[in-house]
Amino acid sequence: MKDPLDISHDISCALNRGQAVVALESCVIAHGLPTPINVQTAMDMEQQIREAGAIPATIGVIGGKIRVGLTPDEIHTLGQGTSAKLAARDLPDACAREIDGGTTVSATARIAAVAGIGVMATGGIGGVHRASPTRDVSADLWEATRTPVAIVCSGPKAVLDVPATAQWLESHSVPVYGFQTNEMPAFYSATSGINVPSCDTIEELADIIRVGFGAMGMRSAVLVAVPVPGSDALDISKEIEEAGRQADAERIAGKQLTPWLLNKIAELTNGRSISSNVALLKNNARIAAELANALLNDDRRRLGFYT
Ligand code: PSU
Ligand code: MN
Repeated sequence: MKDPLDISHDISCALNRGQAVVALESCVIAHGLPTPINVQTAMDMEQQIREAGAIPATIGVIGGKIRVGLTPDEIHTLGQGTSAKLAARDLPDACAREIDGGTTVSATARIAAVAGIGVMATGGIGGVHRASPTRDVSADLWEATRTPVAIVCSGPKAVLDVPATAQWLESHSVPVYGFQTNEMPAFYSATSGINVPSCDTIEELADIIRVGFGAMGMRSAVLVAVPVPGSDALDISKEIEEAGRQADAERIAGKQLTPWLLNKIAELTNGRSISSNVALLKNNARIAAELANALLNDDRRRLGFYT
């Protein structure tokens, strides 16, 4: 059988040398942002990681190969709006059919864990949708219960039921830490009214992951929730509610729902939501790189987190 996992030469050298590597998802390229802002943002996120002294590994599926470390050409291919949206359960199918696809947080976390990468970045994770007739709960959450990766994000996407998502994470024992905040960020907004423990420094976060996870043998992800940078925060709750109403009226469900809502909110805010989304993605990439660096200042074999 062919090995579907295809780690680029640069990334496998970086991992062998023990350098800090950050995984990036590609569903946001394929379905989360419009072309060409999506491709530019993917490049900018990689640049943020390099500037912080780590190595970016954007993950996606090209012709059925699970690529860890997409080339700029491959990122461009995924950015044309024609590739699939792949959650973790879709990966075997995508490999067998030899298709192209952007990987969601669930798929990216799974691939990162298999490749030996302990930190990934995204914008907002999936979660429990608001009053969805199908009771949609993102596969991102289930994956977070069983995959030991630090996921740097800006909390659950604002289109979701944020309190229900926070409760789900608590009930399923997935830890969430606010980075320099006591409140769970809610994607476009830095606040949600939901309390989370705060970490003031990257070193504190790294200690929690090292000591807590290594010693307790915990196998879940850790969510590192970073608020959108101040000037890019938006109060667009009316537009978000309106998008939700329209999605219900048009019976949008399943894989389509999240991209549809993000696109509708961009339309209703005249693109303001896109600038905010791009800003938080770049900021999260940088924080993830700092965390990956801090985690390396230790004997990796002791962590347990990486095995
Ligand atoms: N963050 C963004 N934009 C996105 C996503 C995250 O800023 O489009 C993607 C991630 O890939 C996440 C997915 O895993 O949305 C969630 O989709 P769903 O709700 O269908 O699980
Ligand atoms: Mn969904």
